Amino acid sequence: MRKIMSLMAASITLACLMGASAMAGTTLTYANFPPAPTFPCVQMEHWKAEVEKRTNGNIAVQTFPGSTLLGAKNMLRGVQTGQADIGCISTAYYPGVFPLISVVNLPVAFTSTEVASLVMWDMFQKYQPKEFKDVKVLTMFTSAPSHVMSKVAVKQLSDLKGLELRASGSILKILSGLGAQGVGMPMSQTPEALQKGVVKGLVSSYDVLKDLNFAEQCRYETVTNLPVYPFAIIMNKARWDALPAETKKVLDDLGREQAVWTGKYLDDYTSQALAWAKEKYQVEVFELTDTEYVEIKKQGEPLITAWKADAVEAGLDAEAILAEMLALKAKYEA
Ligand code: 3IO
Repeated sequence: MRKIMSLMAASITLACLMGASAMAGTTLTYANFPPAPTFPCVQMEHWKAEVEKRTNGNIAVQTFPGSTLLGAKNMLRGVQTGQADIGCISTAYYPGVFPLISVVNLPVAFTSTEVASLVMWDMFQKYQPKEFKDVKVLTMFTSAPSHVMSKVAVKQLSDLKGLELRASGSILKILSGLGAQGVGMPMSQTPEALQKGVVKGLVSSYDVLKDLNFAEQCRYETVTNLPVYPFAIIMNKARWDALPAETKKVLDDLGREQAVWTGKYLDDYTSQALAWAKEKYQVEVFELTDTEYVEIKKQGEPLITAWKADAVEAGLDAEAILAEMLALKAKYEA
């Protein structure tokens, strides 16, 4: 009897262990660089919930916002080496690394995040650029069009003279053309730089007025309609390869949907954030004159030429890629 009991106990233990591991399935770690309230982390939590639901809990996603697992600049490498299974990169932080998808960061006057995100996703699907060959791309999206948020009033373009503004990627070059002092750094370092006075403001989308409480310090906003920042959600290649086919299908099916969800969310959220900033901190919003918008556009033109040269250098058909992006933009804007 004793023997039977202990045998039974042993087999129950074994069944439990097996059952537990079968039920728990796979846990994927997902690293993000900005703090939890920001839109890249909001979309991350949405994706996690969708994946856990659609895989009936077979996949669990453990999220790490706020650079707790990987930071803005070691994200790409960290995912490639498996320090995190999944990571969020802002491609503008990696100059020269993404010669094709950086086309989305050019000054082509996107006015909708949903459109920009769809264009980015379609461009990736169409060209399958080799710059992403070492990772699996799960989804892509962009920030909303960028504006100046500043501690000093920028009422006209000439007020930009010598003004230190945080930005990344193509916006840095436009700023220098406009006489401002662009300072390159990831969003995750910007709160401290603003606090310490290293920069007087930043150029990004209005969501951060609320999510990082920048409205408290940056009481002056200037509508500049500068480029969107492109984002890619990447996964470690070996971890992807090891997933069961049905899980891969769930994740692949989510790619485009997630781009649309994030674009819609941010289009809606940036207006809310600006309204909140006006209400809570009485921030002022300045618009420029038509002549000044023409001047901004003019400062953007050399960037397009420079992007083409870099793309050709990287062996890409720059003209065709740019034309395709503009065609997709027109299609989704129609
Ligand atoms: C951004 C980046 C991190 C968190 C919130 C954000 N809102 C807009 C952006 C885009 C940007 O400025 C960047 O550096 O990627």
